[in-house]
Formats: sequence, structure tokens, C-alpha cells
Amino acid sequence: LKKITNQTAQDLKVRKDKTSLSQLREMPFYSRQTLSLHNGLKNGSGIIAEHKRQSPSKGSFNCPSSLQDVVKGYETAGASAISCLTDQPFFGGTLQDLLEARNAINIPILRKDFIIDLYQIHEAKAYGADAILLIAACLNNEELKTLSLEAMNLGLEILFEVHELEELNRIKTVTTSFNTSKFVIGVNNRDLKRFKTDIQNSKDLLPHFPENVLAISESGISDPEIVKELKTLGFEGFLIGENFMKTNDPGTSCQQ
Ligand code: IGP
Repeated sequence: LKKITNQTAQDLKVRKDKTSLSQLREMPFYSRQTLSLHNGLKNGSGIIAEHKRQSPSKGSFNCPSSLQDVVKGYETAGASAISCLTDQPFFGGTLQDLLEARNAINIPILRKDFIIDLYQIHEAKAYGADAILLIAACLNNEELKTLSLEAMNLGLEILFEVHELEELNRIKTVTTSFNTSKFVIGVNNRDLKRFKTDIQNSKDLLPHFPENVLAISESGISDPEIVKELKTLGFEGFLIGENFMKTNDPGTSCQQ
């Protein structure tokens, strides 16, 4: 994770030099009314279907479908929201992908990236995102708070990602002062040190969730039975990438 965020910081410098904050503010989507991820999940299937070309652990998925076809397919299949990877070095995504996804569909989009700087939140808004990911493992409480407040100011919702109890407790601390309950907390089932996924991580952490917070289970979800089981336990969102992207037609896989 340290390696990834160091790279993120470097790439960020280049983008900041190229595009100023005021230029971001002039982009058409910057003033767009965002869609609610929270409401989308509550009122729909709960599936957040991810566009991801490659991952550090699995390499390229060699999916032949275009980004547009993938995200349109997800929307048609009944996904509640789309997760769009914009990290280049490790996941092969770009901000241009986010823009293209926004132009193709009308459901909430999560900008999936390693957000460590306020500038990235403005980018997210400018390129058409409705929500951003904040990974507790990458950020201290002060950073979590500053980044969250900026996101909320711009009308973006937040998916807080946790891997373990200590991180969940920090998110609880940080969010108690927020006057919104529209954020969601996701448990990443992927052990970042060994890249292994285990759904048990979601089951273990759910009892420690704050009340009335929408719970999401992320990573390693590979069959509808797992979704059913997690739903019974109380999860309302399911973030699924690889299982769809490793097929030739992710939209159709999502349908099933
Ligand atoms: C999706 P999977 O196992 O269905 O492809 O997982 C998603 O949870 C995963 O891509 C992810 C991720 C992240 C990627 C979760 N947290 C943070 C990049 C950054």
C-alpha cells in the first residue's frame, strides 16, 4: 500500500502541474448534481459492479469489451452503481475512463482510486463521479476528516474502506461529527499483504459496525449464493469486479 500511495503522490504532482484547480472547476461535470450512492444501494440490487482492466495480483483480465459496453451492460443488468478504477500504474485505469463511464450511464459512479489529496476529490467531481473511496489503511484520522469534509462540500458521497477492526473504529470516530448518514462503510475481504480474499472478514467485522450505517462487502465475491448469505447477515452492498471482468461480456455475467 505504501508503494502504491508513493506512486500516487508522484503521478499527482504531474497532473497538478498540467491542470490547475480552477481549470478542474470549469469542467462541465464539476457543477453537476450528483446521484446518491447510498440511495441507489438502498433502492436497488445493491450490486456495485466494477470496471477494472487489471489488478496487481491477477494481471490483465484481457476483457475484450469496451468500457462503454461494460458499464452499459452493468446498468442494464440492474447494478445499483458502478465502480470505476482510475488508478493507472497498478490497475490500468484513467480519469478519462471515469468521464466515458459518466457519459454512458445514469447510475451513481464511484471513483475507485487511492485518494490521499484534496486535489483528487476535485478531479473526481470534475470527471463525473458521485462518490469517492477513502481507504482507512492509507490515511490517518485527520486526513480522513479533511478529505471527507471536502467531498461532502462538493456533494460527493464517501465509501470508507476498512480491512480490520482498528480501522473501523477510526472511521466511527471520524464520522461521529458528520451531520450526514449518507456515507457507507465497506469491508475489503482482500488481505492486502497476501492478496488473498476471505468473505469471513466481512462476517467478522459486521457486528462492530455503527448502527444505521450501510454496510458493503468488497472483493472476492464470486457467486450469487455468497451475496444471498451476506444479505441475510445485513449487508446492503456488494462490490464485485474480477468475477465480471474476467468474462468476455461482464454485463451479461452481472445479469446472472
Ligand atoms: C473488487 P474483486 O475481487 O471483485 O475484483 O474486488 C474490489 O473490491 C477491489 O477491486 C478493490 C480495490 C480497492 C481496488 C477493493 N478495494 C482499492 C483498488 C483499490
